[in-house]
Amino acid sequence: PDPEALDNFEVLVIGGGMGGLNSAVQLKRAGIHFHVIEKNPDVGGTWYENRYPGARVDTPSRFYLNLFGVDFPQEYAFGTHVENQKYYHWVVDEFGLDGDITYNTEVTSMVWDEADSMWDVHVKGPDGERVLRANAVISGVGFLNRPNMPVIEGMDEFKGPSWHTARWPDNVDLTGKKVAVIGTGCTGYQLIPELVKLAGHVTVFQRTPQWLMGIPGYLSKLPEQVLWLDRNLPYYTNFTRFKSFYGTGPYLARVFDVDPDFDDPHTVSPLNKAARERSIEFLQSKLKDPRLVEVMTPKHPPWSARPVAVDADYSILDVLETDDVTLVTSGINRINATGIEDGEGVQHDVDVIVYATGFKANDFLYPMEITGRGGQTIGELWAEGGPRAYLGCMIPGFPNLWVLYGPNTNGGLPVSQYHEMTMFYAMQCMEKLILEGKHSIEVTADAYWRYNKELDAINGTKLWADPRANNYYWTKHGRSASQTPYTGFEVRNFMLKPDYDDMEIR
Ligand code: NA7
Repeated sequence: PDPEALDNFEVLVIGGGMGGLNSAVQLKRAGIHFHVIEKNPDVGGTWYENRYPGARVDTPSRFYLNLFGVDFPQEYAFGTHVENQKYYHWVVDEFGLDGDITYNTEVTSMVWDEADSMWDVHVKGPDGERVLRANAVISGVGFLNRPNMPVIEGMDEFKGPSWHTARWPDNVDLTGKKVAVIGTGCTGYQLIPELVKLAGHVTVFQRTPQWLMGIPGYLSKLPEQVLWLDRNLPYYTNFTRFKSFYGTGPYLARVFDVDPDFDDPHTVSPLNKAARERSIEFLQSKLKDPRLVEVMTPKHPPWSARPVAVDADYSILDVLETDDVTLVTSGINRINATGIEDGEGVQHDVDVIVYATGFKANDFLYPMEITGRGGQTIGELWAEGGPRAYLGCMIPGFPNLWVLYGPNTNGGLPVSQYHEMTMFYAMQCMEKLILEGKHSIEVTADAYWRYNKELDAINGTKLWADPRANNYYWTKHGRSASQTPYTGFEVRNFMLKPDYDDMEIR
């Protein structure tokens, strides 16, 4: 390449979480100048923020960690938030990234400078606001990052402390305390059995039960033999990463499909029915009271919302029938000074309220304001139908911008691999600009709509379009903004090489 073209090319990466760090490693290896802007005082993103008791990944760490992470001495099959943070610190040290990251600084808005083909990136840090300039921007702000706080009558009247699970306070002592947990998605179910060990009593407010998958060894360390193989057998770690994905990949490719010829009141395919039966057997094996089994049995088909991975031997089901836990399923009338009044008017006095109420999953790139060509904002482009992107990463009118794990990427590939593929893709586009002396690359509106129309049509045939499901997989626009209808194999194929016929390069 023209050394000057390469030397003058600057990339700004938003976020030092798992996506942003992966980008940093790849850019560094390619010799492209970059800088990472991170809003927190540390790397890790979601794993810096989610440190509630019991927080850990719910896909196997083997394929959650990166391809370049094989030398990290991984201990758990499903990494705890502590182990995940250790991994991100290891990445920073291993690849010498510390000097490339500005902490405690948040990107508030971005404006495309038409004349210079540059992004003006407005940031807010300890020294106030300033504007950074970059030729290209990689957004690694994450998909489940901005906490969703519910609006419940009286919640401000509560006299005790309360917090969202992603804002768990340091050094909090819950000994003997009565704690309410509102929300029973992956987070709530993961938290409750650990919270029981710390608090005096836990009252769970469950609006919708979720399907539980009992995984043997979910909470355990990897066996010593596996750790030995990791250390001593070349390529073993990456082989198990490959094997675990290609083992589950074909199952996942089919489990989201609705079989139009299948007639069953609860499920959408034979595979789906088998998943339901397995989960009900798990409930029955754990709970003595058949009424409780009924209460814990979801009405929606399995996989039409995120199923919850739990340990086969110790989970919410092992504490639900103890005196330590009260399950409330009648809803919430209001919150008051001393606790929560349930849907039947019964008062539950508590010392602490924990909101396990999830994230603003469909507000992609929120709360940044991004203004592209001709002064159009992403909010305006997405006003109709909600967030969309081309291949989950490019948006027409927003040149030289790639979104990691953007709209319609959830479901097909493990998130780490999606990050790797998107970055691999984005770097080919950047390489083209640098080698050909061009300034901007963007997807055409035609290609964006062609891709999205096909995507919406296929998504409409998937399990998440099922009317019985009500969760972040489906939006008020009558489509999914988060889920990909494509399998991991398909995603890999169409992201291996950009199709420049779908792009406008200037
Ligand atoms: P989720 O899966 O979005 O779950 C949020 C939970 O909070 C869910 O049970 C909701 O009930 C409940 N919720 C939300 N608002 C309210 C109000 N107003 N009242 C009562 N209950 C409420 O978030 P998680 O953090 O558990 O999981 C996020 C991801 O982390 C997950 O997908 C995995 O990938 C890992 P609802 O179901 O809406 O009735």
